[in-house]
Amino acid sequence: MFKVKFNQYLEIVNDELKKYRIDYECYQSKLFDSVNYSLMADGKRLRPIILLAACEMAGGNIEDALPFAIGLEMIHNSSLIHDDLPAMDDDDLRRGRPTNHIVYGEATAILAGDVLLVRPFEIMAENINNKHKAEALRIIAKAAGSEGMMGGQQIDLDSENKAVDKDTIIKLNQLKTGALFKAAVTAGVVIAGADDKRIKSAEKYGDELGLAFQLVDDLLDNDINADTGKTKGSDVSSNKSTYLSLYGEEKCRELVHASTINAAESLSVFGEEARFLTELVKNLENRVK
Ligand code: GRG
Repeated sequence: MFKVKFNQYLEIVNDELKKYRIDYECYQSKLFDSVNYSLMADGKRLRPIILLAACEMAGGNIEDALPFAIGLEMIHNSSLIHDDLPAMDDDDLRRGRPTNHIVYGEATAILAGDVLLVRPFEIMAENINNKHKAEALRIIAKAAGSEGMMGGQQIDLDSENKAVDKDTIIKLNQLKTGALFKAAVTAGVVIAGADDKRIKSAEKYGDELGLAFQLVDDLLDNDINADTGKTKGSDVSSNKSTYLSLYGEEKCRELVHASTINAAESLSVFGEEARFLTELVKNLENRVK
């Protein structure tokens, strides 16, 4: 049942993303190709799926949430392109394929990342017809910026090649990875017109899911058998401070489990309607990519 529902959401997201392909011939076609290359790649689409499911959980409908789900996935893709650049993590593999700058060159990859950061705001702005959607846009923008994902990336850059304390590692991950997950679930319920109590529950779910997700990410980066589509062991080779370096493998697994339970419990206010998101976080505990 969960898998069927997940695949329905996935299809909705991928079909909608295809509508945003731009590939007519023109002077700047190389930029369109570069954007399409990353956006159409085989991503898990978790953030848009969470946003859509959260909106439905809170009694809203998919049509209202879709432009925001697509916007969020584009912002995520933008961050992946920039994260892989030589000035950042300098990776040459993403989603099982050469990274954007390896294929299109560094300058075009920077522009493609920029396009995927501004296009979402055009799409979301075109679809604002009530105060809930305006608030969703604000939530997503804040989560992407210097008090969210970009801020987390700065802490990450500043933490390379040196010992950093536990609080720094936690803050880094809450912002770099957690912020967009939290925005996904929060924006979803906000679009549905949820009250403060339900918004707080959604935020808690986002925090706990973000933590569990990053813990598993660190474990997978270190697992030679995992098929992540990324270069293995890059955290260690770039001398990064991660949850794995902080806690070790066993403790990481315990924490993943605890956060998974906390995330699921935080949605109790939504009753049966929370079933999909509860199952989702449980499935992510054992993800292999
Ligand atoms: C230009 C928007 C923008 C940001 C600049 C580079 C940067 C600041 C931030 C990097 C943020 C980043 C890449 C965080 C890592 C988050 C993470 C765990 C990504 C992997 O997410 P998955 O596994 O990827 O959901 P797929 O490929 O499935 O979509």
